[in-house]
Amino acid sequence: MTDLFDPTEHPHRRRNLLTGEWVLVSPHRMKRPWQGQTETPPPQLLPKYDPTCYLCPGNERAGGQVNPAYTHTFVFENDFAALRADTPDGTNQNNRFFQAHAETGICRVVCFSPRHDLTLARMHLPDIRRTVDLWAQQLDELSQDEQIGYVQLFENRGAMMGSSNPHPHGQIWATRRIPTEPAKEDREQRAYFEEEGAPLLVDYLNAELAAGERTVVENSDWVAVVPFWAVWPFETLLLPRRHRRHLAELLPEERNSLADLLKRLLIRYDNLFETSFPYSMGWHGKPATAGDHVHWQLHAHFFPPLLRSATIRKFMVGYEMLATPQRDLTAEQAAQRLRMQSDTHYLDR
Ligand code: H2U
Ligand code: ZN
Repeated sequence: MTDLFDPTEHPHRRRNLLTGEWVLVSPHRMKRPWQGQTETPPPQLLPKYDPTCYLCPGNERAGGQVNPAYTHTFVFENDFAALRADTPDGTNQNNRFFQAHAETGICRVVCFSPRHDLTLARMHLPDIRRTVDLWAQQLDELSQDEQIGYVQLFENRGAMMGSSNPHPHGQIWATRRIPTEPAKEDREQRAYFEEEGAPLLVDYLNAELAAGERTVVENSDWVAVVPFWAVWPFETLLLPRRHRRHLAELLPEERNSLADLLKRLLIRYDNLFETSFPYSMGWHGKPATAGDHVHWQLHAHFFPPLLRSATIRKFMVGYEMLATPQRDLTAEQAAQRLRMQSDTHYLDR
């Protein structure tokens, strides 16, 4: 061992530019080339239509409502919404020990496709584009509500991430206040903009493109990287090349190229362990509160739990819960493994 710090060899901490938090990286534990066996469960064969699915067209949901015979996308108010628009205002925030205040909001479920057996990775580009348009339209609509300060679009994919149903769907939770994670990102992006006069993630992407070693997949408008500060083994950050504060600002051609990039990224994920890759993903963009929020740059996070195979996941326990997140596989190694994957889905070979 030399005395000079070598980040490919020595344990170190990396700073998350978006949250100001730190991750511990222990590359010496993963130095050996990849040899681990990957266990591949047989592909789950789902029907195109499942009469017991509460998201399939024409079926009844828990609340007794019947889904229309939708042919592309479909949105409905969550029958078990975590937030309500009519919650009365109130607070005991003045209490030193028991601080609380009422929160209002709207929760919706979005179906990406009428096909029960598909995922975004296997949908056709025009149908992924429809999902992009739906996200943008919902964001726009909910942002215009004076009661809404932030619109969180997200998808839980796979039972491992708590998804209740394989039918391709996501959720929208729109709240009056800006939630914890976007609030951290707002603070860090604002501080950078005040110092540098440019959006943090626009400059960060240029630095990533110059470095090259964490890029996973790119096209004319979009780039996916394993961020320098990734916590989850195969975490990625999807960024537009140009400054776009939120989804509703995307041009038509940027929506098409987003569909292309999403598909290519998600195919790589599925191919990595030849499984329908579980993840939680979501969009972060400018809040719906007053102001131009010029420091904001739109982006999507993908947080997949898998580490070594279709069945072996990373646990965020012990040290992560009590001290700081830690990883062995470096962001650079993870990016290389994803980059190497084919553009053809393993089920379509
Ligand atoms: P998840 O798969 O990410 O849990 O999302 C499914 C959502 O669908 C969940 O929030 C809602 C649940 O409340 N849901 C309905 O609105 N109606 C139903 O009939 C069942 C599930
Ligand atoms: Zn279904």
